[in-house]
Amino acid sequence: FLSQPEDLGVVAVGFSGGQCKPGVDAAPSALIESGLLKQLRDELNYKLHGDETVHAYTDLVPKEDPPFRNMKNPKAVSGVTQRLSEQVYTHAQEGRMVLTLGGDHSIAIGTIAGTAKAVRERLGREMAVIWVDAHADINTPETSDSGNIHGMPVSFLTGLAKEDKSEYFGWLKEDNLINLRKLVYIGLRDVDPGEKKILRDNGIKAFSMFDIDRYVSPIITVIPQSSYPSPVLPYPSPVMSGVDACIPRRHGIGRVVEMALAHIGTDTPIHLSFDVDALDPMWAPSTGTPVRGGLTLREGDYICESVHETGSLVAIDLVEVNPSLAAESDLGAHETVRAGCSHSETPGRKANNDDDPVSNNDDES
Ligand code: 4U7
Ligand code: MN
Ligand code: MN
Ligand code: MN
Repeated sequence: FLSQPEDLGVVAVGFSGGQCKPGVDAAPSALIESGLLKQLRDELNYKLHGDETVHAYTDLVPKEDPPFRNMKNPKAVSGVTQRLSEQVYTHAQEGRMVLTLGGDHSIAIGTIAGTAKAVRERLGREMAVIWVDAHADINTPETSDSGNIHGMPVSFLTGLAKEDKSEYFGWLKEDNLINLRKLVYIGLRDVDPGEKKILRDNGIKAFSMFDIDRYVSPIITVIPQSSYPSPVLPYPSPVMSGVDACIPRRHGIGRVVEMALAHIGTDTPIHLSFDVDALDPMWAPSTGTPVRGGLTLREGDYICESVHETGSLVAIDLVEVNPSLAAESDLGAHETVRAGCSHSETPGRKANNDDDPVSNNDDES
């Protein structure tokens, strides 16, 4: 993969069947109209492959699609993600980094199934996944209260949820799946009880917002400790060393990303799945399931930049932007789309504009 990092496969997925709110299907066009691809091409020197048409996959959405094992729109989501997995696989096999614009987060079933298989075939390696999200999206059909498949992709991708019938995700084979030990979460703050049990029982690595809270402290006693109770996760989170104080004193985003990458291991291909609701609603209000207390825009950018900087990034998903859910004013949608397009000078990538190597993070970006 690393031989041609300048080649980028783009897949635009106007699909919303993994949840119940219309509008998330309009995100790819909104992002593209806002200049996302133009920035990648003109400012960051990527060679884009794949057309800029947005796939709606209407031919794969059946008229009759009753719930199955509590899942809503199961045939549509299964059919669309299967097709998507083939598209993404083809790009990855060509040695391209793959950018998928969603769509709701159910589409990650397709994107990750595609890259996991390509990475196995091309590199003989198991791929890692960094899942940046307010939610864990690891409900099985049975633990899910909502029945919305955008809350289940990780359970299908790790084999925790299984189904034989091909029209209900039975098309997912062993080589499409990822290892639970190569999965890391960043940004969690709204995890269902059933999901907490799954995280705990499987020892899944997760950094909640609590872990990202910045080290604030100063004084004083030095008390070594190895763990700290987390209000979000069902088990203590790691603490590297302990300068103790009575105020929030966690790792900050820098250490969290460092620990996430250390967990994955160096030289491991990485698929980054970025749910825009990981960002605080202040920065990204227009999304189906916003949760307060999230990442700043800068922290979100930082995650993407540092993962890119490893040189191991094989694919990225940007999902759950819903331009029609504009909180408070129409500005909300605009802000959220802008957040999706956000970048500063990407480390390791040379911008076209040699006069200004430091920053191209202007108002339009
Ligand atoms: B998203 C939820 F119950 N856990 O399963 C569910 F809280 O892709 C939300 O992260 C899922 O936006 C959110 O429906 C899915 C709910
Ligand atoms: Mn999600
Ligand atoms: Mn989410
Ligand atoms: Mn959401």
